[in-house]
Amino acid sequence: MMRRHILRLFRVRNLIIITIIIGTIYLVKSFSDVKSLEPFKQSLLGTVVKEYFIPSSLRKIDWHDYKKIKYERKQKGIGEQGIPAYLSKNEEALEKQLYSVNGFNGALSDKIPLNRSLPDIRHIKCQKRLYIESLPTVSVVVPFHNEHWSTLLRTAVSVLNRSPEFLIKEVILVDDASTKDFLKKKLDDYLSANLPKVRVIRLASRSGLITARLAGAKAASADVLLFLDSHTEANANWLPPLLEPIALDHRTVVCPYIDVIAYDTFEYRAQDEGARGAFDWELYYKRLPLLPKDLDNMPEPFESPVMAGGLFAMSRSFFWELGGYDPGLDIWGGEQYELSFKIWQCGGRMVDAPCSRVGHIYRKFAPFPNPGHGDFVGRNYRRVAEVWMDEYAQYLYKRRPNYRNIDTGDISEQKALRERLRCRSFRWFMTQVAFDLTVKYPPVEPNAFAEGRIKPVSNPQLCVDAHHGAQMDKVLLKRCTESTAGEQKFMLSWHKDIRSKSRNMCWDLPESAPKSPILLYSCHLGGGNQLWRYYPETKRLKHGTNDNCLDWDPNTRALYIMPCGDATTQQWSIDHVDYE
Ligand code: UD2
Ligand code: MN
Repeated sequence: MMRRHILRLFRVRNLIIITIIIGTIYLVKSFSDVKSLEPFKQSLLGTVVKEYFIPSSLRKIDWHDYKKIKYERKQKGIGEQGIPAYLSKNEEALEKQLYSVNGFNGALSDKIPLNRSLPDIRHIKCQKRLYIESLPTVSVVVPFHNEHWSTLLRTAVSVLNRSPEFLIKEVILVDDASTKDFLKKKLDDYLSANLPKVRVIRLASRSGLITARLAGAKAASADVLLFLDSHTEANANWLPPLLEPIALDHRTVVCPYIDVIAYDTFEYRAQDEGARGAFDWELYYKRLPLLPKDLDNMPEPFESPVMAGGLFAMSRSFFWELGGYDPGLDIWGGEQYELSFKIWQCGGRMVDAPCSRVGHIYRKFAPFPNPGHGDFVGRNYRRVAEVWMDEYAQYLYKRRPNYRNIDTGDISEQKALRERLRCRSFRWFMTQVAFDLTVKYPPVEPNAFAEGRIKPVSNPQLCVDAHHGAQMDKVLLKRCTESTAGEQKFMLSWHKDIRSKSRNMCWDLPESAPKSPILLYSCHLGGGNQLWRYYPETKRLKHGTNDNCLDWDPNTRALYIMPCGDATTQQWSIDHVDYE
């Protein structure tokens, strides 16, 4: 009787204890997650709760360096605060010369301080965000080939200035056999005198950015590898948002928002409000809209199918678990797809962190001399397609038939790695991760609405002609001929743009005023100023969403838009029309 009593008590007590334990775990967890508790957490009682109940690895703190931020706000001068800057007239010669070797305004960069201030253009909620206290250490790896002096150094200086010192273990600049004298001779001395955490390792011969990043990753010793291009600038509190997701799961790879540093004025501005990375079937990098849930959760990190390539943080151990990059990728291009596919297909995930922002100079043109390795981009793409894209590779080859003949070299190790890691299929990637990619970029393009020559009904001797024109050249009306037939053949594609049949050039209208000419511009698939519609009943070609139609002047033969009306000059015939 007595024993039974004690047993029961024991059971009740057990139950109470278990309830208390579970309750405490639950409370601690919600305490560390719930944002509305922030004021309480900052209070004295909150601090006590935090100190004793939340495991230190999950405790969140404010990582901003307010002293530096305040100092930075006061910086004044050329290029400061990311405001557009200009050189004076007498510096034109130098400006031209440094433009041609860099593809950006190197002379202007030299006038802007290495530690220039940047505008804080983060999402407003980023300023208040806390990140866990125990973040991993970082090796920053920056490949460069003939980078300009001040842009290379500004990359390193911005990293050191805007990061908590103890998190940056080292900055490794990997010189891909630069030929500029100052990079060969002056750089090491400058670094050891001024930036001791930064060192250079050098490749014996020009090998490209993939080999350079691999060399940097091999030399690195911190927990996290953080890759940057050699003409970037890290912005306020950029590091904690990149590191926290990795600290919580070492298979998560994190990309910052990439801002634009204008190649001519060095103005610092946002590229857009954020997007998910993707590609089209020629493997051009493209961007997909954020999902409604991404917008609702802003500025939480959101999943992105493909990285832009140059700027990302990744656990060093996960990088090597995936075998690093395919070392057979040469010089430039395709490595962003290889690593992204590999991350997703082999058990990882990738996110963009809106609160981490890094500026990048998108050059006006690539100034690198061709290393004489043939079509290395095509070869890289084919390697990636053969190893990772399964049956989807055919969509690339359909658009680039010559890729079928490119020799990929030995890819057996890459294939063996995929087997060994039991990576998922590309179909899985396309349906689970990049599930909306094919809506915008269908692997098999629907037929064009109309195609062939476009002629004024009142003068069918004339044809609209793209005359091998370059970007921003006017589209002309010329006598129809067989010899230039390629340039006189257009299609009203299913994207609802009018494009040259032989190349990726579209009819574009920067202006919508009457008599604005039609210009040639790379097709952007975004509708807007490249949106056209043909009405077979009235034979009018209507532009955009305004009520403007293609028109011409029979005297000068100029082509332009005018408000739609009954004029015969607004009637056009197209060889083959397929509107139902
Ligand atoms: C983008 C990526 C870039 C890379 C590339 C595709 C961003 C912002 N940039 O082009 O990182 O993924 O797509 O491969 O996402 N470099 C060398 N050796 C070479 C050529 C380049 O070391 O032979 C360096 C170069 O100095 C730079 C980096 O590699 O630091 C990327 O080259 P880029 O800036 O010309 O590439 P980008 O930004 O046009
Ligand atoms: Mn770059």
